[in-house]
Amino acid sequence: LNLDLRSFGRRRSRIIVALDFHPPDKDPIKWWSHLLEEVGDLVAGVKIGLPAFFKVGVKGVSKLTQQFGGDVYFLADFKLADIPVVVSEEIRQLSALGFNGSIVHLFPMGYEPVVEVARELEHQIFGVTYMSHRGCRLFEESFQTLLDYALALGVDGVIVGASRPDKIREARKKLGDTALILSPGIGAQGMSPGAAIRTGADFEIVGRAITLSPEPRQAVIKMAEAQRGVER
Ligand code: O7M
Repeated sequence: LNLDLRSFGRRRSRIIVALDFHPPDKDPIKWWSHLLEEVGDLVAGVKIGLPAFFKVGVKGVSKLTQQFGGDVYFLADFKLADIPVVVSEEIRQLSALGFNGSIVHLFPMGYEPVVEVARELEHQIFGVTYMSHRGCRLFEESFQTLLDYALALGVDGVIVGASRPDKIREARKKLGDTALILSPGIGAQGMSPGAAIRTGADFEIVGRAITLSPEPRQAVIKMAEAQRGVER
């Protein structure tokens, strides 16, 4: 069993679905479970963070990883940013919960021991280098530094918001094929499916456009088609 995100993407679309929201009239765990049954064979991965954790707890999350682990890639998005020894422990716990990879912030730096722990666990690490919201000025100022650090650290991938195609291009140029680029901001935040792939991203992270859709499978099929249309 290959637990590498790249290999999951090769088999399916380049969509990672973010489970933050659920329709207000649905039970979150039932809805997300149903959602993964509907689209699990079409997406590369699923991203879970604090919104889902607060709604369904550790038990709910482990129910999902147990039911769908191995079929979809489970990406933990807690944007970890603590001292390295604590982040390493968080990675151990997330790995034990069934996650295949974790997102960390890179600005604390000094994360070489974190990457080492992750490697031992065969757990992938993705670093945030540019966000998708307006006004993320420190990311604008520090983008090159964060990219250089991501490269030096040897992360498996970086996050670059889809709202800045120029930043995705820059990241691809600097990283070459050494790291994946995951890009959120497609759908609810205004960018079109395929837009980030076109400029060099490997995966598009999509939340509400799928999780709040009355027909999630149709929504994913349409997005996957748009992605294939611009495949590099
Ligand atoms: O498609 P949406 O807007 O409903 O959801 C987007 C998801 O991507 C949501 O889970 C955010 O936490 C995440 N995200 C961003 O929207 N912008 C960023 O800059 C970074 C992320 C992210 O995934 O960081 C790891």
